[in-house]
Order: sequence, then C-alpha cells, then structure tokens
Amino acid sequence: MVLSREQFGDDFTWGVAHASYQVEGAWNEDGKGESIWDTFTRRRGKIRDRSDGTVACDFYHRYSEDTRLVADLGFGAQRFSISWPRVLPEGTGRVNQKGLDFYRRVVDECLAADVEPWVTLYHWDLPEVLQQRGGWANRDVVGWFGEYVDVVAAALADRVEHWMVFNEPCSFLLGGYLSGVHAPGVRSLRKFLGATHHTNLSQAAGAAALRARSSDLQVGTTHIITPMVPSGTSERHLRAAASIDAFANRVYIEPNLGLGYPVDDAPLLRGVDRWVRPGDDSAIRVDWDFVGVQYYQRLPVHAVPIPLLRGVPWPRRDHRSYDITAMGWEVQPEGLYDALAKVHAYDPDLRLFVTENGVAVPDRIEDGQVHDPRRIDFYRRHLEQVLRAQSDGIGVDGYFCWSLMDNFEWAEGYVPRFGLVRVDFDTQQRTVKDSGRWFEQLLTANPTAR
Ligand code: IFM
Repeated sequence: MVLSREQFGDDFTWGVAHASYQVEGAWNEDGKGESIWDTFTRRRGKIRDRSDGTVACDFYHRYSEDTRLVADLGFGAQRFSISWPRVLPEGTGRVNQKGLDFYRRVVDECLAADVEPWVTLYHWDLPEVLQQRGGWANRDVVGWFGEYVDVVAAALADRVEHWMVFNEPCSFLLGGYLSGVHAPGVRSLRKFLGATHHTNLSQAAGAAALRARSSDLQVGTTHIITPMVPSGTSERHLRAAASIDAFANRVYIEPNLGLGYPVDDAPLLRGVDRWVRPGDDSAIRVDWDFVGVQYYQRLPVHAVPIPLLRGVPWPRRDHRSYDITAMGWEVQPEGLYDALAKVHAYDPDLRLFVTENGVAVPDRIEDGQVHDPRRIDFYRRHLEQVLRAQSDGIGVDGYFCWSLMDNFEWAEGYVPRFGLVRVDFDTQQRTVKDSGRWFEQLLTANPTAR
C-alpha cells in the first residue's frame, strides 16, 4: 500500500520520542544528582558494551539542532522525558533551578520550531538517593513522586499540553525488580509486587498533581503492550499465555481503571495484598485523557516454568519463520493492531496514541549515507496496521517513532540502533538515515509527488 499522510487524518499527531538518560548526557552538570542508571551502569557485567549514558547523544547541549531536525523531517511533536534527579538532586525538597531551566529551554525550542513538546515524567531514572531508601518498593515513593510532578508541572504546565506520567511501568518493574537486568538490579518477587503497587498509586498521584495545576492539560500515561500468543490450543498453553499476559500487561493497566489486580489468571500476584492498604482501591483510580500504546513485539508462549517465578510460565522465543531485529525481537506488524485493540477494549472512548514503535537493525554509514530499507519496511507495515485499527473504529490519534536518533539502549548499551538519524558517538555527528528521509517525504511532500 502507498501511504500518504492524509490517510491518517488532519489532526493526527506525528512525532518522535526519546528519553532523558538515553540521550541527554551531562550526567553531573549544572547540579544534577545521580540517578539509578548512573550507578547501575558502573556495576560490572550489567551493560553489554560496558558503556553508560554520561555523554549519550549530548542532547543536553545539542537540543537546539536536534529539535530543528525534528521539524525539518516534518514531525509535529517531540516526546522527551524529564530527569527527576536533574530537577530534584536529593529526590525531594531542594529544587535545582538550572535543571528546570534546561527543560524550559527544550520546550521553548520546540514551540519556536512548531513542534509540540510531549512530556514524560518518569522514564526510569529515579534519583539514586531515593533508591537508597528503597525506591519504588518503599510506599513513601508515592508522596515523593507527587512532589516531583508538582515541581515540574509548576514550571511547564503553562506551555506543555500533553503529559505522560510514566513510561512503560512493565519494563522498569519487571527489569528492575524481578529479573534484575535493569536498574536498580533487584531480583525479588516480593519487592516487584510492592514496587508495582506503588507505581500504580503513583500514576494516580502524578495525574492528580497535574490536574491540580491546570484543568487544561491532557493527562495520560504509556504502556508497552506485548500480545501473548499461546503456542498451541491445549489448556496448558492457554493458561500460560493468560498468566504471562497478566504479569506483563494487565497488572500495570487494570488497577488504575478500577479493575483490581488480575489475580485469577496469575495467582502469584496475590502477593500484592500485603502491600495494599485500606482506601487504595479508590486512591489508585485514574481517569486518563489518553493512553500511549508502545509496541515492539508479540510473544509466543509455551508453558515453561521458571524457578524464580515459582511455576509461572514465561514466554519462550520461537520465531524461526519471522524477521528478527537486532534486539532479537520478532517483526510482527499485526501485533500493533492487537495491542491497540486490547487497550481499546477497556474503554472504546479512550483516546490512543502510539507513543513508541520502532526497530533496531544493524545499519552502517556508507559514503555519508545510511541505507536502512528494513527500517522503512518496518515503519510502513506498522503504519498500515494503524490505518487498519482506525478503519475498525479504534481511535488512534497519533504515532511517535522510537527513536529520533540512535541512543543508549539500556542493558544493550549503544549496540542496537533505533534512530531515524544515525549518531556517531565519537564525534556526535548526526546523519539522517534513509528512513528519516522516508518520513520526511511522507510528512512534507506534495501528495501527488509520492
Ligand atoms: O529504548 C527503549 C525505551 O526506553 C522504552 N521502550 C522500548 C525502547 C526500545 O527497547
């Protein structure tokens, strides 16, 4: 199918996304405190290429030219996150004005370039001092987070309309508190359940702090949705898929919608009860203006028990017949449709945005160009699924590419490259890839010329 911008509707938001620790660098400049990723990356064996985000894409100093690039490629929105320890170096209390000023400059740069700033409040870089006090497993985090959100909202709510409270709770909770592959590297089912409940409460506290600042804001959050596909029709496989769906998708969504924890499909989740207090059922509820759906892969599920999870089945990769990305993920565009349909089913009136979708492929620079046909094919096929969703009545109002530029991919370091723009991490030179040009053509060219 030949895609054109018009097919998606006049009000459709086209954006790019990135996150503080992955792009900013300047890890200790202008009074910033340490985050859990500053400390985690120093631990041996945690990052594949032993790298860290101390410099990353140097967005802290290059936000102007990068924002100009966003506009030149035809995008109308830039989604970025705020680093909590840059704003509150001690996690609570003293505000670092220079940190807040940086984000005001980024926002103003966006507005001047006619690029709408979309702000994420938490994309995984908790202040290290708060981790020393238990991090997300300490219930006090709900109050700490509410205070932080209020500080940021006070500084930016007059010029930022779209806010996302969290980025992918699933990723930092499963990775940070259960498998331990992400910061803070904890491996404990008990703490994972506590951290999950406190994050869900913090979704509500963050949303309330935003709404208290202004009733004009669009308040949302984002979830990575990984559709689970049972490997067979036997009861065992069906139960395995339902159980992992509860762990990887539903547990971060449903409590905020007033649906409680999905304990019937995943009895291990009953352990959350020890963390729940009277009144939490109502305190946890949020009336979202929109939800950001983030999609990368679907997972075939076999009933293979993992000891740490005491019998909970875990997805096993079995995708020989699919195109596999540099992350080892299966390219399955229909999964994006399934992810959108899954969230839509909770509330057909909820506005949805694809707030992340993208692919890491091993691309290289040749004669000053980066030819990345696999990435173009990936985007084309996923955008077709957005159109399919829209035509089936699923309200999808925007699409953000992950990512504007190659950046620090957490435990994978700088090996996987997700950008529409290549970054040479030695020189910081940016080179627009063919996929970036493809978007530029889609978004800016005269329709008859495509
Ligand atoms: O790089 C991450 C991002 O921080 C969160 N969503 C998934 C991306 C790719 O792994």
